[in-house]
Amino acid sequence: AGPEAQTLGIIGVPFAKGQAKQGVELAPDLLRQNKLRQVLQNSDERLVITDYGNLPYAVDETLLQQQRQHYYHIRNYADFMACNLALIGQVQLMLQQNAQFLAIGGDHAIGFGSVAGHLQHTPNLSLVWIDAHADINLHSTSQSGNIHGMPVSFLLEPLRPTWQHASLDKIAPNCLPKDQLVYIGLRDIDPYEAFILNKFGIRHYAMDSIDRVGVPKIIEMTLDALNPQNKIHVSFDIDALDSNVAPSTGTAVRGGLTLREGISIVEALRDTKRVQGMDLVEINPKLGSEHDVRTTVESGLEILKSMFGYRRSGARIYSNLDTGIL
Ligand code: EXY
Ligand code: MN
Ligand code: MN
Ligand code: MN
Repeated sequence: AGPEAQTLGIIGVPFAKGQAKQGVELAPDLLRQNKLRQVLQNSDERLVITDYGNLPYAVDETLLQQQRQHYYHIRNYADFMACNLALIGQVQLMLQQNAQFLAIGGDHAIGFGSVAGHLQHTPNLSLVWIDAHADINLHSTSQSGNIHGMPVSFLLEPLRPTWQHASLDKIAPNCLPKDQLVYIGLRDIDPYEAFILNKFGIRHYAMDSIDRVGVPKIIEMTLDALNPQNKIHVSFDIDALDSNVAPSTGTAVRGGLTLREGISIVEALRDTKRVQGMDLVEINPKLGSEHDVRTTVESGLEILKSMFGYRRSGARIYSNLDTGIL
C-alpha cells in the first residue's frame, strides 16, 4: 500500500436478536456474494480492503444474570451485550489496523457496539444516525422489547444512567455528548422517544424538514452542528430509504428518502474526509420477493459505493488508465 492508500476494515455482524424476524443475519454474506469488495474497490482504486469475516461472540454467566435480574422484560439482553462487547473490541482492532471501518449488520442493535468501539478509539466523535426510527428507547419506554429500538440510549451521555445495571462505565467508558448526534430521515418516532428527543434538544431532521428545506440545507445544518475537529460515525439503517428502493427490511416505513437523497447525504458526509466508521444495517433477505431482495441489496451497495469513494460526476484519479490514447 502506497502513501495514497486508504485502508478499510470490514466486519460482518450477523446479529438478529435485536428484533423478532429471522433473516438479517444473512446480509453480510449476501453483500459479499453480490461483490461488495469489487464494488468498493472499483469506486476508489486506492482503497486497501481487509475483510475480517463475521464476528463471533459468546454469552457468559454474568450477562445472563444481568438479564435475569434486571433486564428480563426486554428481549435477548445477554446476547445483545455479548455481541456488542465483541464488536467494541473488533472496532478498536480495525481502527488500529485501518483508517476506516465498515460494520455490516445484522439488525441495528449492533449500532451500540460499533459506535461504542469507535468512541473508545476516538473519544472526540460525532454521530449521524440515518434511519426512519430514532432507536432511542430505554428499557422502561420500549413497547416492543426489541433492543434494535434502543442502541442510541446506550451511547448518549445523559441516557446512560438509565442502564445502571449494564456496567457501561466499565465496558465503554467514552460516551457521546448529546450535541454531537444528528438524526436524518426519521418518520416513525414513539411518543416517549419524541419526549426524549425534545427534552434533551437532540437534533433530528425528520422527513418533514427534508421536505421543507431539501437535502442540501439538511446537510449544511448537520455539518454546522457537528464539531469540525471530530471524526464522524455514520450509522445507516437501510429503512431510512423509502420502501420502494429498500423493501426487504423488518420495519419498513413508506415516505422515506429516495435513493438519490440517500446518496447525496452520504456523498456530502464523505466529502468532509472525517468519516472514520460506518454501519449498514437491517437488510433482511428473507423478506419480500427475490426482486425486492435484489433491489434492497443494490440500494445498499450504492450507498456504500458513495461512502467509500465513488463519484457520480466521474471525477477520479487516473493512475491506472492508459492516457496515451490521446
Ligand atoms: N420504535 C420501535 C421499537 O422500539 O420497537 C421500532 C424500532 C424499529 C427500529 C429499527 C431499527 O430501526
Ligand atoms: Mn487509527
Ligand atoms: Mn435503526
Ligand atoms: Mn429503522
